[in-house]
Amino acid sequence: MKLYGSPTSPYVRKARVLISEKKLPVEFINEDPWPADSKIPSRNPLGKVPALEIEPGNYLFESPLVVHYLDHVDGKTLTPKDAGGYWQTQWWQAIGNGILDAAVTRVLETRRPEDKQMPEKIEREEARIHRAADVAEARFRGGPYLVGSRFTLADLVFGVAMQYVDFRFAHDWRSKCPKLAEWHEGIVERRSFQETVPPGFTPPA
Ligand SMILES: N[C@@H](CCC(=O)N[C@@H](CS)C(=O)NCC(=O)O)C(=O)O
Repeated sequence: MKLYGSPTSPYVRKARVLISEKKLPVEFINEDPWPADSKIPSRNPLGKVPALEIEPGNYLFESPLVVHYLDHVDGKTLTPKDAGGYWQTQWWQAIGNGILDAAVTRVLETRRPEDKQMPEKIEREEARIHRAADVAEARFRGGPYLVGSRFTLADLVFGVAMQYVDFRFAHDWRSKCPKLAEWHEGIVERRSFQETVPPGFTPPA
């Protein structure tokens, strides 16, 4: 299998962390979706990364589907099987993916020429991130894992999301979210996170 994507994309990073956690035989190929001559649209008609080639010429795209496939491909799922754990893990992935979407939308807006930027759009995305973090903190009971007593896709997706916030929208979320802050410190120490740190990112001291 081959995973196409850029090393700074948090959507791609979710798949890379999972591949590392499970030691799956997937080759990572650095391909940028943005240039006009990018080959990504020939792999994913939506023109976005990640794109996972599961057999020659057969691609999966949209990171939730890519993550779902990789989670099940070896029969060693990181999703709890009991109904409570299963839906809790989905909840954390949904809110993590929403934070990613907000942080990416925000950063793209801030990269437009200054006179074309919409401050209200930036504020709206920031408000989404603040609200989501507060609700997540209120829901979390504390401890090393978000759901149950082992590392799941909840930790993976929400962990990637909060480190992407540190990368692209650095602000002090930790003082308002102390349980998440402590949990996150442990999660980002995992080898899978260390191996996939986006180039140019220095974790906060
Ligand atoms: N919903 C998609 C979002 C993927 C996405 O937006 N990827 C960005 C990189 S961070 C991309 O490829 N952007 C290229 C473009 O929008 O043309 C997913 O979850 O995979």
